[in-house]
Amino acid sequence: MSTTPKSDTIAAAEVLVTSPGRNFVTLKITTTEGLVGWGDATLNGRELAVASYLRDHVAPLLIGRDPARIEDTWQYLYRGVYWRRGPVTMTSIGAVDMALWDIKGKTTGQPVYQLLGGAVRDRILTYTHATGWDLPQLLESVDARREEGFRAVRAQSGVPGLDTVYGVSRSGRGYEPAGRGAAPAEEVWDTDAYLRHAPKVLTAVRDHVGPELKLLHDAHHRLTPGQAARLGRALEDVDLFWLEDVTPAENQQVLRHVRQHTTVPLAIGEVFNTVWECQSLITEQLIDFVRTCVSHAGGISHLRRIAALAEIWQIRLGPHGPSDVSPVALAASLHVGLATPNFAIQEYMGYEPLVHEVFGHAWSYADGHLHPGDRPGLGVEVDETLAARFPYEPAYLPVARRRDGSMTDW
Ligand code: KDG
Ligand code: MG
Repeated sequence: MSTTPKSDTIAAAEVLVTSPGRNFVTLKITTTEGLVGWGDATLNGRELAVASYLRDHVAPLLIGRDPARIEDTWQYLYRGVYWRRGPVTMTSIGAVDMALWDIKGKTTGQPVYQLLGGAVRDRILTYTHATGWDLPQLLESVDARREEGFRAVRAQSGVPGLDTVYGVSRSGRGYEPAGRGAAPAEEVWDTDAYLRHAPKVLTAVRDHVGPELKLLHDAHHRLTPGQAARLGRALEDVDLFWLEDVTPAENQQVLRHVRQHTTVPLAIGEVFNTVWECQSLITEQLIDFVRTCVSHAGGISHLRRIAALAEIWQIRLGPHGPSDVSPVALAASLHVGLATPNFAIQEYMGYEPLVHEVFGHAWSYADGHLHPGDRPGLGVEVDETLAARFPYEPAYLPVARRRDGSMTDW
């Protein structure tokens, strides 16, 4: 039975593209009763493709539909479309799904986590990023994160002999994953140099912080299975919370080899878009944490499905949360996190102050943890007037080439 009055239907679905320091795509769904739901549709470096998918192919289909029928709308946009799956499609469906959950929360006067069964925990453990070009700078960055209260920190460092490393600024300051400009910056990457260096740096970080701080590290998909197995073994004494994205996303069976050689906990999935891409990694227990993001993997409804499959296999969720996942999606992820038993940790890279102004939110950070807040719906309201002052600017993640000029994997 519908929770909204029969007369309430979707009256408008608009796409906002704004760039308050970086690009965000946001879906706004308005009902005939005047309720507004927000969804994040940001796909880093491919923002306008999702904006067009939503504007040109999804918004017209939403008009007149019952906003309460979230699952039916998900099925309609997924099963009803011949060209299913893929990041553009799934990010678009995710935005619609989030916006409809937001509306259902506002209709019922409940925060979304209550509609998902209520809280199973009081707050959500979060990890943030520490970066340093060299070891002293990295330790300083880790200490600064600890002073902010974080109990889990992802540590990334420079590599001797390379001029740039993705995600690590030479100044020691934070980074923005996408650089502005008409084309991606090009970096030179050397996996052998990285493999010689990373275990030494991470061991030194563990020695510095002691046993309790949870340490994480991201290999950004750049290793072969053999290299991944060697790195995992070399890091076993560091006692990582997880080692992330060791090998490229497509060839999942290679993780069997990695698993046979190391017990280092593996986290994968930030570039996956459906439960089907997670299926063998989960059912063969080839990973410990699934990283699918609420915005890129079909929204709240689909992330819950991934969580349900993972729960059976004792695999936990640690969703993606860099600065290119907007505060709307972060809110959605936190509502899922509060209500989902096998949700382990939420990545929280943080945002520039202007982003917090454009996306006013009920979620809050304190003492190494996040909470979605108790406002009805997702608890995020977008300042459209402020957003309109920052039009889209082309921006891309960098690409990396090996020393011989050939492309590496992302
Ligand atoms: O758009 C993806 C990037 O933000 C990427 O750097 C994120 O690897 C990432 C992470 O773990 O946050
Ligand atoms: Mg990552």
